[in-house]
Amino acid sequence: MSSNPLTNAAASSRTRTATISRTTRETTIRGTLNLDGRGNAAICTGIGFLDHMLTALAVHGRLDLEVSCTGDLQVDDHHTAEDVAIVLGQLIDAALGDRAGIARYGAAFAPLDESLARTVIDLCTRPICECDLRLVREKLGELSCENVPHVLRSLAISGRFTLHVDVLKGSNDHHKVEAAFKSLALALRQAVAIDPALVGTVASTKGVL
Ligand SMILES: [Mn+2]
Repeated sequence: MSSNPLTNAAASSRTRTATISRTTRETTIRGTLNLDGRGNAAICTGIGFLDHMLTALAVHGRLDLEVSCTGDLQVDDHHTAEDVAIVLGQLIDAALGDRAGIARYGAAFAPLDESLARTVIDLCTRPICECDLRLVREKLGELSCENVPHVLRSLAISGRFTLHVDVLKGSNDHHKVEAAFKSLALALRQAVAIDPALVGTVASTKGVL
């Protein structure tokens, strides 16, 4: 667990961008996000496979995303993977602002060769993550496979949304995780999109998200 995080967030509801710096004794992270981007990614977490997945998320989600992290990788990959996910969730939450006008829901499948993944997302403010990734390897590069669901859970909690990610089939763990992040990208892109029918209001029977 991280201790004493110093977090500074700035967001504009008009531009749907956010910049966050977060420092703990375990990691120092800086991130910027534009929800209405073109898929430009500059990711350097120190964990190559995590960079690969966040780049896929940005490219296929049409997010402009910059993340740099200096973490205690001499311990292991846990703090870096967790804290990068926390910051990414905070960026999404900050960039969404009051969440007025967003489609809110997204659901998408993505294949990668033999693997097929599905993500269903609800950008309500209830942080819940259910995922079943069917991973069998111990690591993908320098990312422990046990940290992949942990990244998704940390992302959903700090981003304050409900996230279901399931790998439906596949035999290659690299493909399974990459399909999962691509389906997340496609679902997130749908959910954050501004729905013209909702401008000035929110997609909720409660009247608030
Ligand atoms: Mn790949």
